[in-house]
Amino acid sequence: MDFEKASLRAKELRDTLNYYSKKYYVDDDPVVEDDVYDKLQRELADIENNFPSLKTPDSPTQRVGGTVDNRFDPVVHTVRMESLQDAFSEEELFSFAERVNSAVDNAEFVVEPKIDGLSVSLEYENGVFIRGSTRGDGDVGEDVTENLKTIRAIPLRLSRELPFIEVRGEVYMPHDVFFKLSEEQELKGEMPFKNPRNAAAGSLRQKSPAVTAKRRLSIFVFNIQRVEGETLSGHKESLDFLKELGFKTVPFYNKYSSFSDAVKEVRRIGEIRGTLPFDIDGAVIKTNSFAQRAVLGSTSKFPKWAVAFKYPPEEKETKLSDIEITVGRTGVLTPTAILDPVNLAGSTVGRATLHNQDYITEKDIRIGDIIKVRKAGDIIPEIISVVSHDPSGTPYLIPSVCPSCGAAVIREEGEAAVRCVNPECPAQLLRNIIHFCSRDTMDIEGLGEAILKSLVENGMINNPADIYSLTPSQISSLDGLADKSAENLINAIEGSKKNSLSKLLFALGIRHIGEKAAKLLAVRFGDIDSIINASVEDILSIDGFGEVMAKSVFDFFSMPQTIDLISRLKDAGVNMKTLEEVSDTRFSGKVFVLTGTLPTYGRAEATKIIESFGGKTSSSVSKKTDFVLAGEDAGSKLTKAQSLGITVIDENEFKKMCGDKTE
Ligand code: 0OX
Repeated sequence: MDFEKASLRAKELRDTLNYYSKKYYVDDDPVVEDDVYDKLQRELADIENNFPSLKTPDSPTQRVGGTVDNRFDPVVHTVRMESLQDAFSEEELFSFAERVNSAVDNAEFVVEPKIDGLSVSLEYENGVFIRGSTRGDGDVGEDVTENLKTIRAIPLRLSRELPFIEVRGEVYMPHDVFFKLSEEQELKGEMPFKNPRNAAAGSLRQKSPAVTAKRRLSIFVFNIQRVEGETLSGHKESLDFLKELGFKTVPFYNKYSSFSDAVKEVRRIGEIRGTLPFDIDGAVIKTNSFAQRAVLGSTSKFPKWAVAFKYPPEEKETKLSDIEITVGRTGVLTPTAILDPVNLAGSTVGRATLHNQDYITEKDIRIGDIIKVRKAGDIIPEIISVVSHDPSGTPYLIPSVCPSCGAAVIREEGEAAVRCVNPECPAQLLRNIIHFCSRDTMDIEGLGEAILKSLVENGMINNPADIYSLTPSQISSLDGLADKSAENLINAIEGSKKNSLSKLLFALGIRHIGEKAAKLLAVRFGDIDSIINASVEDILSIDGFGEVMAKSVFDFFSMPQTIDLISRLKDAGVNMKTLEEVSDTRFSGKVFVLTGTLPTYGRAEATKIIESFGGKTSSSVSKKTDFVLAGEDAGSKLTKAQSLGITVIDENEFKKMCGDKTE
């Protein structure tokens, strides 16, 4: 390649890599697989090595990783959080060993899995957790102390009162938690996270610790960054010490005096990686002795005493025997590939999502094809490409009629999905009823998917209101349900009548209306009749509501079926008012004074939120005031509050106090 061509290609690679990097680290929304990124980065590094004058200070090859945005306070890492040099072949591992062995004698190595999560630093003073931060770019990260405190695996107090210790670990989301979260997100009409790593990153960088707490993250600790009050001479010893202090250390680590034994362990980890209940993206080989590490030193980016082996994404060929179409709650037809089962990275894969028609067409996926499937860093299998078509196969088209009800499907402009819009479609009906009864909505314990399916199939329920006319004998007639469970179910159904209006609104499954929007609707209108009578403009005046949401609510409550459903629920005694929402009284007895301009909520909205939590507002500041909620340009009320020593909060703090209730 000549200089001119190399220069153009280097610029192109820099721009592409910077874009991918921003999507990955800042937006938590990766657009390519890691191996694609790694390949491009290597290509750029090669060009820069051949033409050193093309190396720019802002080149992605010069970055340790990550970028920092301004949502959290910055934390300067006194000990740099270095990243690891990658190796993609055993040959590269052996050249690492040669470099180590040419600098030090009789090196011993520790091998541990490389957890695919988010690197954090945890600091303890006199044995007490005082601060936690993300890695950021290695030198400056973000203060996420409050969010980290919600992770149960992080000890808030150590077993020993060391004057100071800073440790490093990887926050991750276990697979079972990730699957559950994805299900819940789908149910709420939210876009699920692409993989557990993004879910962990997104959950840790929440402004509200209450949201992080719900995400059930965990951590593996793998390094001591700095310690006072203890002298350690090697890595294995320091991991044992971390365990003793109460940390959850990397799940397995072993010391080897022979490098080829260390490589054998890397291979073994590769073989079992699919069976682990969390994602790993490689294995790390580290020189054990700290004295030898000091001799080996670091480059500007990596320690020279460690290397990360990246496993190639495992790919297998198999037959796509069928394409299954499921109809979701909102009528979207989702195609799933049914595969002849193959073992991939330790688990059996028999299904893979096909997303939508565009995806199928682009890859020209047909029933009967031999396809290549992969489970790379992601735990969700994906079809990479078609290897060969079945000679008798034809291009696949998602059915033009709904497989459940036979109604014609439509594809709205600008949408990739096709949708069945028949309001009486049985498949949608079942999904809607499942949503209506689930934990975040009407919370009817015992009315799970299986029972609801048989109730719908036996014609006992055709819409959510029918749930309230179920009799004990009807329920007991279902296969395998004991009398006691039937009685519990009737009690749970009865109990759900007292739910808040916001839960009911969320349960109704209005398109584009998730939990938060349902809460805002309930707070603004107070009762269901006011919502039914509201105009699009009335709904649009709610902060946080856009036109699509407002129109969706208006259209939903304009349908005769909705009015009929609401009237049947009302007759059954289901609560339809915000006033009866007494479940959360976090502000009970508290007096708030609002002053200045509140950028997000507006004062009317904030007042309603305070009242919905049992609090009161007053127009003047006195000794009886508990909180002054001060917006922009707050005037004399703020000064008076300060002189009386009353707690002044801004909108962000107010949001935190409301926790997930308004998120
Ligand atoms: C991991 C992991 C990450 C310590 C000094 C250089 C890199 N993701 O599991 N990093 C390291 O090592 C650091 N070890 C690990 N196990």
